[in-house]
Amino acid sequence: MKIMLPANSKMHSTAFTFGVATASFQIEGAVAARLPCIWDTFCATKGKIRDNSNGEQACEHVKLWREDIDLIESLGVDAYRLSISWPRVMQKDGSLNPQGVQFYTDLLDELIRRGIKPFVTLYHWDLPQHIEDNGGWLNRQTAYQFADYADKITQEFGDRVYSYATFNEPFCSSYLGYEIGVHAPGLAKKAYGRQSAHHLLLAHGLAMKVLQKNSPNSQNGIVLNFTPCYSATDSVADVQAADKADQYFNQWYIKPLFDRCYPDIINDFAAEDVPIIEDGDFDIIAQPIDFLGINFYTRAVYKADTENGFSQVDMAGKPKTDMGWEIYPQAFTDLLTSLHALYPLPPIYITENGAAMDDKLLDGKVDDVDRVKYYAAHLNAVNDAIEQGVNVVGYFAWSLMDNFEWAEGYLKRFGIVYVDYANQQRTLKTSAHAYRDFIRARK
Ligand code: IFM
Repeated sequence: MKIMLPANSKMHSTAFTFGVATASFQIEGAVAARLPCIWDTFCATKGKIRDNSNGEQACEHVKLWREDIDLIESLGVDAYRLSISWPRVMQKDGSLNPQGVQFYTDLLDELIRRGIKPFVTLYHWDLPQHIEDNGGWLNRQTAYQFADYADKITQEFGDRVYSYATFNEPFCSSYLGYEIGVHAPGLAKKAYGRQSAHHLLLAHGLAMKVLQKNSPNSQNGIVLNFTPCYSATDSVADVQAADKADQYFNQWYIKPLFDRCYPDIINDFAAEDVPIIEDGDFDIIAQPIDFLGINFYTRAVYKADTENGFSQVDMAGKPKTDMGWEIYPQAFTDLLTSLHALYPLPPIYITENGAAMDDKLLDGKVDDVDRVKYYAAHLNAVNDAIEQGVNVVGYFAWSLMDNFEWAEGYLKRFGIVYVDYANQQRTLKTSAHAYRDFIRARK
């Protein structure tokens, strides 16, 4: 089974970057060698993780990182997107943890030695617990602590890192973590969701200034996730509902970066839900970025709802991944072209795209044809957007290997490499072979 794009696709050019992505908490394990983080605490809280698992072992990447780099190299990718664990590299007193720094130094050096560009995310959800104990992202001070962490790390690694992203998916940290409580730290209040989002964006802006100073030769930016919103019918009420949902879930995180304000839906909020915004915050948030990272998995369909304004419609009978997310690649093209029309975007990297499937290891093989089809359809959707003028310069498959899928624990497998958690054996799935062959054919 092959991944094919039109022969004239710009994605066949070696100027286009292909990579694979992971995140620290989801793969590293070795929790004793770092500070506790909010996900350790969340996992230890009964009923929060579907299989009652945690990050103690994960993919044991801290131990097996050399083998994992062999794996990455074997795929022939140009780049590897990883995240740095804040609680591994920093100590409680705000100084660097030399052991943690050494781990990433070795990893980065080895990637560079093998010609694989490191794309580093500074925050992929593992906030040190002691900072949460002080209010976490509800405390404005956390934004300044993040900028300090970014400062120390970028002084250390500088432009050995090809690209720094300040945050991965601030929507998930704020909405899932502080507004509906299904992610760490598990708080649930609309006002918390909106205030934490503001502080995350503020932290992004503060850190961008630091990155541009300490590592001006790196590509510096932020990674946002989008779930495009469609209306269930053509009725005016449903179309308006979908637009409100889009403002609330998607535009909330991108509009401040370019337009220095939140979407109009903020005017519908009760006074207690409006975040505290200080003078000058939007000027900090709207720092120029070298790239925008976009993560895409699925779309959502909405209808009008008199109580909340909008409610999501279940797309029963439509093709879905193992997460229950509808497979709808056209939404990827629509998303990219609509963002291109709305904002003066810098070059775009697709920093995550992929699918959880119910994989089975049989006779040493995982024949995940549905995942190959997912990748083929979504790469073609990106190609369609490029043909319509969107400047997409890279694509990362989520994920390199199966890993800890947050509230789903180890029950969902997103990897193109299968991980047998009992013995930590890695097996390339059919999708890994297809991705490798597709990348090789390009060169
Ligand atoms: O596994 C996550 C990742 O950490 C962030 N983006 C979405 C992925 C799939 O849920």
